[in-house]
Amino acid sequence: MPGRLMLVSHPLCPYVQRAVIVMTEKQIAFERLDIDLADKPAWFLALSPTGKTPLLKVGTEHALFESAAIVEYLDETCGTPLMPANPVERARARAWIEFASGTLADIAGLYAAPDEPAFANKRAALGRRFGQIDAALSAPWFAGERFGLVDAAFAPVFRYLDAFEHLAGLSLADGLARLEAWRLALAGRPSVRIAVAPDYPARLKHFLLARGSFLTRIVLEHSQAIADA
Ligand SMILES: N[C@@H](CCC(=O)N[C@@H](CS)C(=O)NCC(=O)O)C(=O)O
Repeated sequence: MPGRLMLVSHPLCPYVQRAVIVMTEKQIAFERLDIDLADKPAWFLALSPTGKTPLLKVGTEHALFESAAIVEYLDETCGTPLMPANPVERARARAWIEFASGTLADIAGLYAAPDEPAFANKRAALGRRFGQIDAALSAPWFAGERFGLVDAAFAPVFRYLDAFEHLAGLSLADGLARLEAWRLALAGRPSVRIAVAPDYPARLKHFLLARGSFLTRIVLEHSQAIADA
C-alpha cells in the first residue's frame, strides 16, 4: 500500500470516476475531497500543474495528476494488475484510454456547442468514434474476459450517454450491438455504479441547463414534451 490516499475531485468529473472505479475494483481505501472548480483553492493550484481534477495525494510527499497516470500508478502498486502483462496489449490499452479521453472531449464539445451546426458536427464525430470502438472491442469487457483500465476509462463516457438519453431523448450510439452489450455490462458493474454520488443525475441536469448551449435547448424541449404528454 502506497500510504494515505486523498483523491481531490469534482462531483461531475468523468476523469475522477476512472480513479474511483479502479480504487473500488482493487479495494483500495481512500479519502475523497470535492473542490469547487469555479473557485479553485490555492493549495490545489499549488499542487496541480494543470489545475484539473483528479489529483491524487499520496501520503504527504506526492501529488499525482492526469487520470491515466493516476490509474496506472494505482494498478502497479495495489492488488492484481488490471493492465495486461503483454507489452503490445498494454500499449493498445493505453491508446484506447487516450481514445476514451478524446471521446470525453467530444462529449464536452457536444454539450457546449452553441448552435445546431456545431452540435451536429460533434454528434457526427461521436458517431464515428462509437463505430470505431464497436469494431475494436471484445466481450464481455473491452479486452475480453478480464475487466481492465480501458473499461474504467470508458464507463464515464456511457454514463453521459445514459443521461443524454434520459434528459434529452438523444441517442448517440444506435445500432451498435457489441457496444450496447458492453455499455450494459459496464452500467451493471458495482464499481461503476458507485463512482458517482446519488445526486449525480440532478447535478448533471442542473449543469446542462446552466450551459445556455444547443443541448440546453434540447433538454428543455424534452422536459416540456414529457410534461405535456
Ligand atoms: N486530462 C485530464 C483531464 C481532467 C479534466 O479535464 N478535469 C476537469 C474536470 S472533469 C477539470 O478539472 N477542469 C477544470 C479546468 O479545466 O479548469 C485527466 O485525464 O485527468
